Amino acid sequence: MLRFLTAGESHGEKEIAILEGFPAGIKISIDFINNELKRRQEGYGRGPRMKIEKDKVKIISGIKKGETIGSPIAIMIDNRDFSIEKLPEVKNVRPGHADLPGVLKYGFNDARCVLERASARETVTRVAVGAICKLLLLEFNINVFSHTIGLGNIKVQNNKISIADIKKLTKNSDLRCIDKDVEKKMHKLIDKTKKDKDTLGGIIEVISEGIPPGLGSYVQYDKRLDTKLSGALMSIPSVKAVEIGDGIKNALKLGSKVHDEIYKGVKRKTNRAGGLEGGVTNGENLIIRAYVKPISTLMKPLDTINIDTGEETEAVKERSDVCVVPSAGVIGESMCAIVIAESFLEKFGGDCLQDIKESYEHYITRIKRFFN
Ligand code: EPS
Repeated sequence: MLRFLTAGESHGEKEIAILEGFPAGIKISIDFINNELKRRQEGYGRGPRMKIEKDKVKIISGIKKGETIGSPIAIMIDNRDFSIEKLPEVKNVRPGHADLPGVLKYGFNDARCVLERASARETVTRVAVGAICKLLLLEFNINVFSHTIGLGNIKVQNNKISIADIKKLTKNSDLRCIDKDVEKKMHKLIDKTKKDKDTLGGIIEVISEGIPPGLGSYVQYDKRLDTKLSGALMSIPSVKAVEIGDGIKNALKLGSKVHDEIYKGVKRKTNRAGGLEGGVTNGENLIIRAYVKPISTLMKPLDTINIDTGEETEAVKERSDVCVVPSAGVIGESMCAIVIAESFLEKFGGDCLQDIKESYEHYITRIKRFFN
């Protein structure tokens, strides 16, 4: 079973992860991982912290001569802003953040004990783990990429989107939006929102290409790939809703306008299901959208209480971002890559790449007759 755990506080010494169950024989490119970390840091609208951090991964176990050896892979990323002991206590808890529920849950009199771990800084390690999983998936020509389809009140028209254009975005665009005119409007909106001391959310879409049919399962609720993917995306801080394929639109349509008819050679003319039927991949691209709320640290603070006095006051103003939507796209790719890698290993098993390739090829040969 592939699994991982992370540790680290936002202004602690390091961010840590251990990835277990990863097979032997996969070449690990540190440059590839670092480039993924850079992509997560780059979006327009990020705050001053991103100018301080220069995220670079250090792998301290699980690899020999640049290849995985089947043992747990331990990774570390330094926090340049290692200041946890010096930072002020937080008494005026921010609505929308974990501050208040965390204080109540653990009995703290300082919400910093909560926010240091609740911070989205932790996602840096998920992107490193996701990059390692992407390297496994690339061995099977599975590509996971993403783009921004909405920001604030601005939406990208769906009919203008081509897979080839989205793939090019991995080479960068600071809002990860394929429509350059729309992206300009998004820039302006972020600038205005920053001036107004407010924050912005949006929608990202993650597309996974080259997925074989048969990943996931319909036999138990928790084995459905929909369950795993939506949970993985919902676990990203600020993500408040997840949609698979055209799930939201489909709910209000007739069945005859929703399902993707099947033609000879297992061809589909539509992919409204987003590549999943019955919790199992059907061979089409996996399409998943995540809806990101505007982040909860506002420079124009909202009403709250002081946790010492219980009196009404204004929430603390912490240094923060205006918009994290493009970063959420990269984190979304990572979470999808991790879930797909886990399901892939469940289906094709094996302790080393050679065994997995043999099992994969055997399966592809078995199902080939349907696909002519
Ligand atoms: C975050 C607040 C900001 C963000 C941080 C997430 O950090 P700081 O409080 O140090 O200014 O920059 O994101 C990251 C550090 C990161 O690497 O993404 C929060 O409260 O969640």
